[in-house]
Amino acid sequence: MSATIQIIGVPIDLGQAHRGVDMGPGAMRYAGLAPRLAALGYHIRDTGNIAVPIRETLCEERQQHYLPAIRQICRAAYEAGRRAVEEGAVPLFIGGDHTLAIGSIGGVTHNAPAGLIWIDAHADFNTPATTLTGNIHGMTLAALLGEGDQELVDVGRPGPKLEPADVVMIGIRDLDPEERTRLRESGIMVYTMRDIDERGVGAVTREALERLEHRERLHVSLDMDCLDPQVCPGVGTTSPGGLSYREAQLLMEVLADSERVRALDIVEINPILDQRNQTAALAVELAASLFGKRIL
Ligand code: EXY
Ligand code: MN
Ligand code: MN
Ligand code: MN
Repeated sequence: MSATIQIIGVPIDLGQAHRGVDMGPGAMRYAGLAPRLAALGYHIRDTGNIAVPIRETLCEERQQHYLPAIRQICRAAYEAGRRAVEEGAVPLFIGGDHTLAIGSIGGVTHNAPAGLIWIDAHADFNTPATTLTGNIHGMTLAALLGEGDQELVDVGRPGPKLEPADVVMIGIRDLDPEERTRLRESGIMVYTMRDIDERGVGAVTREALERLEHRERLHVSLDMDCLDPQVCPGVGTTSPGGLSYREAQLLMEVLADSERVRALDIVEINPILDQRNQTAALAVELAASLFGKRIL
């Protein structure tokens, strides 16, 4: 019996300001996500998209940065992730902006803890007290650790979903001043782009896996803005000096070797800002590498 990967689309664009992230799930499907993973021997179950209200219909939530709707959508993502895991499938959440991870990671850890590999140019570690933009996608990881808006902290089940020791970050290079202070004091292991420049992504990723040795199951949260904008232009919050095409592939290949990955988010693809869907196509190749594609 082959393993099942369940594709869960979450076309949420409410956590940030750029229009177009809601089309990410379609872009990845058009780029051949399901057939690419099926070719590796997986059974693919695409359960479609979680319902997300259109931004223009939520004028009364604008002042709150769409917090009520985000909470609702994350709750649905939580339930979808929880069910997928209970049915023995590997949930693959395709976004949408990074707020969806409040639900996805919560759901995946509903019955048992997991380690989190957070791959991003950003830490998404702001709270309402430290944010400069108010955008909730910049607060996702803080909420998962129990900080910030209680309504986000309590999505799915009350309280934090992760301990700082359960989280490793890779690719970080763009922090807000107070967010940076929070992160330094958090106890989270952070591998910045400088670490990758100096030590290489293979060594960094192997060490990250060792840091999470106390957790057999891993959730990988892949924000496509971790890549350099030259190879990955189709994201809302670009940051120069990111991972090259091969560095990102090697990161996925080393994670795949661990055979511990049980859930994946791919977020922040913005087809409006992309060139010929290349960012979605790259996301599909990275997913294939993470799920065991081999060069030879
Ligand atoms: N730190 C900035 C903010 O809080 O608005 C930018 C956050 C970008 C978040 C992106 C998706 O990872
Ligand atoms: Mn992010
Ligand atoms: Mn990011
Ligand atoms: Mn505001």
